[in-house]
Amino acid sequence: MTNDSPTLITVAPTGAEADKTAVPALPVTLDELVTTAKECQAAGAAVVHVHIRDGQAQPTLDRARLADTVAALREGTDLIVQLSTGGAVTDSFDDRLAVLDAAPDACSLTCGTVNFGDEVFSNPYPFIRDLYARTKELGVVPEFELFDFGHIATLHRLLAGHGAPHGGHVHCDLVMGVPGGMPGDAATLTQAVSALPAEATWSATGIGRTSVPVMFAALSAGGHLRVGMEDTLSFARGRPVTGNAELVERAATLASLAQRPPMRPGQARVMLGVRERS
Ligand code: KMH
Ligand code: ZN
Repeated sequence: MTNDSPTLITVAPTGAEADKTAVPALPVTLDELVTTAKECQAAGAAVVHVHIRDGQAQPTLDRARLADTVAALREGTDLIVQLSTGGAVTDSFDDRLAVLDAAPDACSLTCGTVNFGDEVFSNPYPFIRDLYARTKELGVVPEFELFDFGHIATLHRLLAGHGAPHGGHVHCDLVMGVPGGMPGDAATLTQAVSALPAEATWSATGIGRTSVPVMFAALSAGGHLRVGMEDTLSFARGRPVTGNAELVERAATLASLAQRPPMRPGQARVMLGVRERS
């Protein structure tokens, strides 16, 4: 990728970990999610990475709710709808595989197990392989989530053994700064990028206080950005995030300053190999 490519901005508005009672601005209902998604599109996002919550604001992979969510986001926005297949650390592999039945445009696909704070986010190779095969059967474009260097080795193994993804293009997200994964700093980002498949494009996500340094590093290295309340709940030291749109606005401002303004959803579809909606 050249360094003058427009910047793909993905917003991850909710996640599976934050608690609505502690973080009232977190979008957890379908209405809140669609409202946030519209605001984030206006601010420069092209992809929405989606985790959903149940009536008690707890993470769920309920199949009907997932399908309703995909429909509502398509109805209300032009964003590429990327469902999380990572879910919460407590979700079963079967439920995580069944996420794809909601027929999103795209999905996350994590390429290995990682310590996740005090928990374990489990992704054994047979599950990765089955999930990858299912993306191909159903025509869903995967984004390869890489929390550590071993995940990059597994991505190479997956592509060598099972070929290119649906859509033909490899796009990765370096998820940096998870306690248990690779650190979120410029030196680590540079090393990780150099280990990616040559043909891949990539985004980077810095968790918590690594959000801003990872954004600057990614922009200068020609990468794309993921931001959102799944990843960061503080806008600055001592100042909670008031909503996802301000995180997207900040990312869009930095991208524009870097002479790489935000990519529109149509441009992102072309880059990622996501088919236009009929
Ligand atoms: N919630 C984490 C355990 C993904 O969305 O694919 C996993 C996660 C990754 O968020
Ligand atoms: Zn996620």
